[in-house]
Amino acid sequence: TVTQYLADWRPYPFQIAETRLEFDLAPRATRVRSQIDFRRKHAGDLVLDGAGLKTLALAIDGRPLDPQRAEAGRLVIPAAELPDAFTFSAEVEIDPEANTALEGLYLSGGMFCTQCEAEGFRHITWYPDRPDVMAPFRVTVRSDKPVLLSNGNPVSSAPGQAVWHDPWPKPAYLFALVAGDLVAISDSFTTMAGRAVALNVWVRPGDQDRAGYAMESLIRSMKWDEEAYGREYDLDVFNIVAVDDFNMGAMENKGLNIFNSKLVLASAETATDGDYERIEGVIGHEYFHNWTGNRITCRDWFQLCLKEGLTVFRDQQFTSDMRSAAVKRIHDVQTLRARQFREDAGPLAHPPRPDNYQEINNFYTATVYEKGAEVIGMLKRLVGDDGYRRALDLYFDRHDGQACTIEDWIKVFEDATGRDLTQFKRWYTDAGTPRLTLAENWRDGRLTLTFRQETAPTPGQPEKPPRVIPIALGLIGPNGDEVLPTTVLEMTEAEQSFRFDGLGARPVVSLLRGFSAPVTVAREIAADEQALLLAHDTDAYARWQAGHDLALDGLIARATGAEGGAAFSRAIGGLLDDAETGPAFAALCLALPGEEEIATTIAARGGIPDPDAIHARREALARDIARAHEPALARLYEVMQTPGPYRPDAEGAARRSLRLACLGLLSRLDDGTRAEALFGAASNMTERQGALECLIAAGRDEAALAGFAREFSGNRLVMDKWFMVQALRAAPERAVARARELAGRPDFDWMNPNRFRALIGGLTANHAAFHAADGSGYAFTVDWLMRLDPVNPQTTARMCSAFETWTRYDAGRQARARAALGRLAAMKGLSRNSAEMVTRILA
Ligand code: DPP
Ligand code: ZN
Repeated sequence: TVTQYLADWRPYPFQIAETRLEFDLAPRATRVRSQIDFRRKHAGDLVLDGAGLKTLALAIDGRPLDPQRAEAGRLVIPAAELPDAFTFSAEVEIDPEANTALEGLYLSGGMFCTQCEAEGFRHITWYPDRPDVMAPFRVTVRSDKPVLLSNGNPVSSAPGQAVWHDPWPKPAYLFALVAGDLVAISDSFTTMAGRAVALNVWVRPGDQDRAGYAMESLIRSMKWDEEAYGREYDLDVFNIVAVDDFNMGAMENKGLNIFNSKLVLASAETATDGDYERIEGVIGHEYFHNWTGNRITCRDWFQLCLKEGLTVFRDQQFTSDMRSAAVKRIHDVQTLRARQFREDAGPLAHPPRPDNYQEINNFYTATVYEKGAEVIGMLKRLVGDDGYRRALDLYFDRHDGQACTIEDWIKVFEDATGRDLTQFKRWYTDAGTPRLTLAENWRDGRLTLTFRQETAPTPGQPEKPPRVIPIALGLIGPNGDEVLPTTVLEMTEAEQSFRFDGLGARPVVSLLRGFSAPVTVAREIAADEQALLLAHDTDAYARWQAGHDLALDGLIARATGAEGGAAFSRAIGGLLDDAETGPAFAALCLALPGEEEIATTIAARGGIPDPDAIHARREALARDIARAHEPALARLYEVMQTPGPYRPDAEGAARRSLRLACLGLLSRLDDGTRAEALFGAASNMTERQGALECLIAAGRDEAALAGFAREFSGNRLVMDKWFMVQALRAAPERAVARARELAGRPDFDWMNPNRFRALIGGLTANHAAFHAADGSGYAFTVDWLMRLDPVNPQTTARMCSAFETWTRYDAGRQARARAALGRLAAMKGLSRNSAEMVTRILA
């Protein structure tokens, strides 16, 4: 296994004037002919990447080379054999049907499609498969499929053949090709400069009526990027294609985005509010990549967060503008904590910009994506909205058409604002989540806040110098009035004090407003002070956080044997009284912290989490809350109905989320009676799935599951939900057996990544089931990872992260997890992807 290092990057010796490709598509034997016009820029040999290619012919300027010169993975032509400008040509044969890894050119349901990020293009032909080598592409596709697509603008199209030209230089990872029996829903967009762009969303015949929301989302994205960033689209057409077999969510190939069908297809009957929101967000994300990723790309894969962090940040802004900014922020914080903080606290911790890797596909992580976005949020807070806008304008001006680094990114902020960001850069280079401790001192109208920051060592990084932490805070007086509006403190030292004078009475600190930095907070705060913040804080995130902390403290008190949660339950009373004015917020507050989060918090406080006790006590608190507030919950459950036809907008989604939050609590009292009624009556998938989850948790699911499967057996995406909710929501003592039974069904099409993630991923997210004391959850998961690895290493490796928390549990569980991981590690022929993951997890 070879480790790649950031420090080893060298410029490529050549630039490419044009890349010409010709495809003769056939499932078992596709011919790819390539011609690449190289021009020398620096001294050095011509090095090309290739993987799994049957090389039939190679030539330089038409002079044949021996195809045997290609070794496994590399073709090197010494500088001495090359003029300063030359055309390299190759003819290779590849087998798309055998490509179950879904990297390169493959078949999905009879459709040819591609996935080239990060290093998939080398499975198509010989090429400098690195992001800093950019070229215009001319592509000819020959096939008997009716629809033939590639990047850029169409040049010509006739039955059996289409030619495409992409004038914008791009790296090979943005190449795409699709050939299939597809139909489009079409629309158009006129850019701010008045150019008309033809828009198509391509789906399988019969799916057109579920593609409309994707199209609307695309149009909103194009408009938003013009208004918010001044970025205009730059080709005559924009195509989106939905495919069923896809390792990721979606891919931003230039002018031809390829999407996992679950992020395109939606109707009221088949998709939830959450699905709609994700579709809008991911359509936006991939579209926004056109400028942040494609026009300006990454110099090397260590810089992945340059495009991903920024594009996530932009899609978060987009969703905030389309829906509710407060709700979006709370959702994003929840995701960050659940996925990124967890990663940062374990053996897989790495900085947003890592400096080494074995398999780049293992670094499409929450740290690169979500923390990468948080870091940009902090930058924006530090330089202000105007500074941010100037820096981004400079970034687009200075770097259009280039392959860039995090250093380039930081420099535009320094040049546009005059700030020195040397210390800030640590957020990119250092792993780990800083822990911020607050000590308060109150005396004679003066409040002194002393903060300490500390970051625990992470793999390969024992020392953690202090970082710049923007701490947004406000002060709330004892009567609930805000006595200090949001103020941003800039912490730069390991320990630092800030004073606030002239205060009449001791206020409560509303800390880390808007979640101004990705840190954990440790502070002494009384339950009644948290309740005061929950009732009166002006910052929605801080209000939610106060309630959430109250619940978490109560749950942890219970999980360690004490009574807890009474203060939270009392606070819920006030919240339910005005729930109607902010239903989405009320729903978020009603949701108890998840079992995984409780376990994380116990571990962070030095304890050993007991998954069974956590589950039991969380259930008990939910029952207590339901009992204490039954009339209010029952009333809201009725009031929050959404009459009329389903609309996937934020208002309707907010009402349904509160309704389902009430139902979840009430189901603990009525054994699922209301859920059964709702399941039978609901006309939208949001309420149907919500009701089904309650029925599964209540163990009253047989009829509902059978009816659901009958109704939706022909719809893969809906059946994925059916598999997922059973694994995820089944009571822990039943879940592993249930998952095993489901895995034996003929429709458990495990080679399909969505189906595999639905069932196996669903189980790993069922905390007490996955961490069952007898090790059955670990063993079941590893059995399936071992089965998938030879077929699809990328998806297998990503799912190994289910084990990243294994060392926080008791000795018995640790031994069972280690044994399961040991079996995987010892598997003959284990992929490089999974081998890297298991080695890091066991290190
Ligand atoms: N397709 C993935 C994304 O958009 C990787 N670029 O994030
Ligand atoms: Zn992306």
